[in-house]
Amino acid sequence: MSYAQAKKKYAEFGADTDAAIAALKQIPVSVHCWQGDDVLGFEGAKGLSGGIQTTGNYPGRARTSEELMQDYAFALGLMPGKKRINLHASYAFLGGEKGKIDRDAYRPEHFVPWVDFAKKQNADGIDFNPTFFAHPAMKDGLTLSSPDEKTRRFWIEHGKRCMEIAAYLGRAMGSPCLVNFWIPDGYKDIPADRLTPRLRYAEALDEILSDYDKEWVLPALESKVFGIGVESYTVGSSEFCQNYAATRGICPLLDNGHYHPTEVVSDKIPAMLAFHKKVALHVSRPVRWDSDHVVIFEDELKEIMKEVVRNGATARVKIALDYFDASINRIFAWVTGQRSVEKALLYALLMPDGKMKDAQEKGEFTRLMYLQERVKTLPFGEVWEEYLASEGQSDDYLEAVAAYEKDVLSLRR
Ligand code: RNT
Ligand code: ZN
Repeated sequence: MSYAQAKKKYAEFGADTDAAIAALKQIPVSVHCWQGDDVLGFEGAKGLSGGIQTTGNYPGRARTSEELMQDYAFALGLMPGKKRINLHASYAFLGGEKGKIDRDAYRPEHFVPWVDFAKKQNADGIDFNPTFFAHPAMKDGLTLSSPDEKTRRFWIEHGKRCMEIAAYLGRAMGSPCLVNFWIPDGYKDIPADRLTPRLRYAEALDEILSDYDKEWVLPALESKVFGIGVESYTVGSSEFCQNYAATRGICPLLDNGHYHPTEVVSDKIPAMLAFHKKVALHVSRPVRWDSDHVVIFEDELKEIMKEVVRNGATARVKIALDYFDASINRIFAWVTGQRSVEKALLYALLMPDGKMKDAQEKGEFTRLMYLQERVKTLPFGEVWEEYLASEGQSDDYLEAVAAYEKDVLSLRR
């Protein structure tokens, strides 16, 4: 079937494929830097901590900042659409200060190479994440909620530095920088006090957010249900983070690996949109737990993007990727996850939303189910290929990845 034929089929349901393709080009997806090096960063970390884990040891991991940038650029080159660069503080370029200064003293200048990189990649902007894990200043696995004043102080200063860095990144790119706060704080076993750590976390966040550049920085708060080694209690739980974000007027961030297995983020998005101007996402793929598998084109991903699109919220929902797979070619993982999100967005943009909402409002649930089922077999592949072609891409990206593996990754020993 040709694109023209597919376009006609969709038109029968009131969907305009050209308009969907044009709309998709306007939606930015924030591409995480951490898929390239198993979340290790440039500070010399040998492993992860804080309840998160990368599994697998596929050869070719980026070991240096140069290698990571090279891989990142190559991966971005295979990703269609509008992209943002998403960084962690642990990816600072410290130069001669490496080992001499710590995360409570990082400055905007340590991120200048990333601004150059982002501009060279024609990125829509840069987003940022303070790094509250894999660091000796965590005490008993705690950061901002620690009862130890010195520990809390260190991490509050880190948060403040990150707000300054984000202001620089936003201004330098001419696009507000979303700064996502996530802390791993929690307890392995049943705590005696579930409130005090949360009060300390709220107070610490209040201090970090007491003064920042409102024009260029958009703070967000990510919740979680549990982590490895912190199974019994998570300080930054869903209720805590939702209430904090709502009362402080910041953006809630939903990671779809951070809820109980039968909860779905697709249903949470419209609930949050009822109260928030902006909602941020970490699009991931949990398999039985928060495993951060590569995002693929599956049902819940489609549902998530449908909620973004049919609520007219493509500018209000800030989409970022969050997965880290070290068991397959990392570049392939990177690209496949981003393409899956693009696919799901395009799929959602092609839904006959008006017709389906009309059926629901009229209580015509037979017609609604007919439409919902009928659209599943429309020729989506042709529209996807047309979109890829318009972006100078094709679906045959495995060959390019394989060639890069042979020429670059396999030489890293
Ligand atoms: C951890 C959170 C967090 C991290 C990244 C690296 O469970 O999802 O977003 O994955 O910041
Ligand atoms: Zn996340």
